[in-house]
Amino acid sequence: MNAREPMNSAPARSRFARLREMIASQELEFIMEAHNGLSARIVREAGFKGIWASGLAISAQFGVRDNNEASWTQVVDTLEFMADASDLPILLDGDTGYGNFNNVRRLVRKLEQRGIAGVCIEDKQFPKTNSFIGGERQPLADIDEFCGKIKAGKDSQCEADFSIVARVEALIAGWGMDEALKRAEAYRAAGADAILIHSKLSRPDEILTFAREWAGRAPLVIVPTKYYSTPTEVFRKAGISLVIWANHLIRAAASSMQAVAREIRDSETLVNVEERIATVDEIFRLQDADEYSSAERLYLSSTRRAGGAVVLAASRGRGLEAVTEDRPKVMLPVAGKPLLRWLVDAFKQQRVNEITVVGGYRADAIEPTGIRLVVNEQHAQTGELASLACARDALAGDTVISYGDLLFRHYILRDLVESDAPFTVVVDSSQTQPSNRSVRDFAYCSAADDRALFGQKTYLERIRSGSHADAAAHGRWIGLLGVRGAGCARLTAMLDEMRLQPDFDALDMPALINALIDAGERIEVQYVHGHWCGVNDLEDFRRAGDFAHAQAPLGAARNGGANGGPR
Ligand code: SPV
Ligand code: MG
Repeated sequence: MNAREPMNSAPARSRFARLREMIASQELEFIMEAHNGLSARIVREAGFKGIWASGLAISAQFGVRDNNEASWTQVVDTLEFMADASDLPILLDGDTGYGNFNNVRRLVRKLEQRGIAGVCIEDKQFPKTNSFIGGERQPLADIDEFCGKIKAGKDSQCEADFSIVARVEALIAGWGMDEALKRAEAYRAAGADAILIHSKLSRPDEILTFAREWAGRAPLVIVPTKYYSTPTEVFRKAGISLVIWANHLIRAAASSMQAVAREIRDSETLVNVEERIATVDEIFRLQDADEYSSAERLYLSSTRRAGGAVVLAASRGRGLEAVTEDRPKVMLPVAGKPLLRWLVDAFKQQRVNEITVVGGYRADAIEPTGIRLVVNEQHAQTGELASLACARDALAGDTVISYGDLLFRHYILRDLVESDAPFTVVVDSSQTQPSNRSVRDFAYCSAADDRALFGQKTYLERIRSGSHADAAAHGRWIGLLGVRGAGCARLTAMLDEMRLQPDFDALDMPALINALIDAGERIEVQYVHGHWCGVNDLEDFRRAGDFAHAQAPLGAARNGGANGGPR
């Protein structure tokens, strides 16, 4: 999780300072229990200003008792996840300090190193038991010994604002108000930054009496778990500084896990719970999965030549009406699998795994395995750019934009994916004249495909989307456009600009490429000589079968004829 990110932009003063301010402020402040990274994040998103790392809740999520059964280093490791998941200040429920003064010194140093803003230690003996389990029978610490722990902790902190809260158990243990006040005063004098006065009565009476007698000598912290029905205004009027809502997330988690587990066990189906629990996407969001994806684009792109693909697959296919009544062109079977599957498999082979397919005509018939399907609902009235705009969110990193009706030899895509240019088009120099009227997209380049000059850069000057070409055409754009690095933002900016044009709905991919050229972009040409096949009519469809068979492993091939036919 990238939860060091604060929710609001200006990062704040240190967590140490923020906890100290909450404790010292004249306002009544609140902190909420969390017990792991996920709950810490949830506390932050709920808007709390701080977290109570509850000993009860942390031990419970480990499935052990609140008796120091989890080691203190296991607690500190848990705190590290919590601090990573939320930038809020965390006050640790440090029980008795896990030993004597020396353990407290080491604890304070380790907490500071992990950015934990403060610790609360209680005047009981190690190993402790939760105060609500026979609290009155629990022995209290010797006052002087406990004051020594407080002093040792304060002397060993490096952060000026690290806070030590001293928790007085005298009321719980039945030692009475005077003892509670005496201890609180001793702990204050020993250097405690605040006093936590604990009570297990269902009414706030002894807390309020304590607060009155204490008269503001140091900030007071309370845990109203048992006297929960007390209006919060009462605490405010009593001059309490900080309220700890101590265990409500672990209890909420337990009751919903119990209900869901029972329901699934009894009904032997997920159908009754699916809509009542967090979606898997919500869990991904809480884990900050999106941040990982963008970091991957930033840091992995140079070593992992991959990225995403957008496949334009909205059309039925003119000239193919006889075979596309119940499916779009891309779902036509070619040598045993749909055209689109050939394309998807080719992308996957080059580790281009995020494949967005823009469907339109009979999009319901598109097999969705391994792709993300988006639908251009206006496909009947719009063109390729309108379809591309439906996948705009997929144009965020290195992307190959492809027509959906293509078959090609693997090296063509491999070379395209490995191109470093912001924009690269694949042009077939073996086709400079239309062989029939469905052939289109003739390309005019800065140089012809001079194989002797192999490796020299050639740039695209124009694509004509119609089916006519003149003697100057250098080849045909096969329908593959590679966009890399900064090219992505420039392409989406151009697409956004073109969307404002009144004729946008009629525009095709060549219009976008030409607009980029007009705007001064250099579009590199990757020449090929055959080795691909597009499907624009029944004749192409037949040829595509031959082409695909020729790609099958030797021995499995049916026909020869690996050279591409016309689109
Ligand atoms: C905790 O949350 O672990 C506490 C508060 O210590 S209480 O359980 O109320 O003692
Ligand atoms: Mg506790």
